[in-house]
Amino acid sequence: MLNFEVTHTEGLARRGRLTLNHGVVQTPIFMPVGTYGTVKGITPRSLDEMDAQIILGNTFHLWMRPGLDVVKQFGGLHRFEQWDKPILTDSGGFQVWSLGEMRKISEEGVKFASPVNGDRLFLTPEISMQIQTVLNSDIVMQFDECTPYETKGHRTTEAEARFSMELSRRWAQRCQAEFARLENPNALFGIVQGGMFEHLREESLAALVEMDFPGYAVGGVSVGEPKEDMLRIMAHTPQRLPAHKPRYLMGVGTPEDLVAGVAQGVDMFDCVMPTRNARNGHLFTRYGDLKIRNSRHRSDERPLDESCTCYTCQGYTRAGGSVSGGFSRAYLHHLERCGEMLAPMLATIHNLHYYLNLMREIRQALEAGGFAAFAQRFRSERQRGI
Ligand code: PRF
Ligand code: ZN
Repeated sequence: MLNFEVTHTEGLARRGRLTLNHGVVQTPIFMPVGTYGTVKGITPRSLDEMDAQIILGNTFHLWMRPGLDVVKQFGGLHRFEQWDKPILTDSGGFQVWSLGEMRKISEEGVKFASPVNGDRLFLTPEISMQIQTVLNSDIVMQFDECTPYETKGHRTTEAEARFSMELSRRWAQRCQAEFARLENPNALFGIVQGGMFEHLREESLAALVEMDFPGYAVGGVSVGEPKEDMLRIMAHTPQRLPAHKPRYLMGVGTPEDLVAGVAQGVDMFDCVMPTRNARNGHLFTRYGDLKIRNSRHRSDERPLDESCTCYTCQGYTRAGGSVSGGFSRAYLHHLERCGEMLAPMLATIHNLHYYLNLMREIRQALEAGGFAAFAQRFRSERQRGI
């Protein structure tokens, strides 16, 4: 089941409400990435408290470990990972891209050696649908081939991008047929491919729209291409997707990319950036990014961002109302230097809060008809520096 309602628009940007089997998602939304059935470094309770509304999981990884028998025993991924709000799972199509030389693609599917134990594995559109049905994810992604921008220094040609896009299109059909056969009660999204070629993207999009998916993703961006190519595709494809269906830009991006994506009509985003960068001491703030390992933070008593309302920056409020105060940059710097587990935990809380709060502010701006002004203020504040 899936219901999507656009409640406000401003230019191409949209504010909407997406209803799925495990709950309602307010869009535009950022979806934290939980590849192995966990958003790294943070509990589901903390995610819930910071108002995460939907998280990702990954077909490929969960198939390897713990394996489908275990997830099946739990009746799906929700109970296994103790997250009862919506889950979107990626199909394995992107991991096929990530495996690079380790794989062999044919019409039927993708053969590869398991990165976990070397076992020979074969992933097909049908198997991806079967796995995602066991996971019981609210949004199932079609199995696709994410067209690379370049391979070993060779830029993907138009002919190669066409071949890849047409393969993904045929796989979309097989996914749709298998999803129906399995009587999966959730929603299957098609993925537009076509590399850096607008006309191929238009062909891909037209074929997928003909197939009438409940939602659409734009894949094959943020795969190593120059920023201007990414912005060109972002300005081309999302606005051509059906207006009454949700649009998901896969694997994007920086805070600036999210604001730019919303301006182009994107409703959903996911990216490892807030969580992965947190583990590398890279923190996002309203006034720009901050590298907590830098010695200039050694004795700085200020929180990461005075205006941030996350636990890391504010501490907690006790019953009765007194507050503990936030963690200082000096303390976070110290934890990082000692390799303490609390460093990535506090950084993850802050970065995810920053991303989720940015999306909340975007939604509020769209409701008030002030998104353009918001975007302008956002860019100038980010450039101010921290
Ligand atoms: N396809 C799939 N997952 C993805 C992508 C894609 O093209 C991308 C591209 N940035 C991220 N994740 N299935
Ligand atoms: Zn914070």
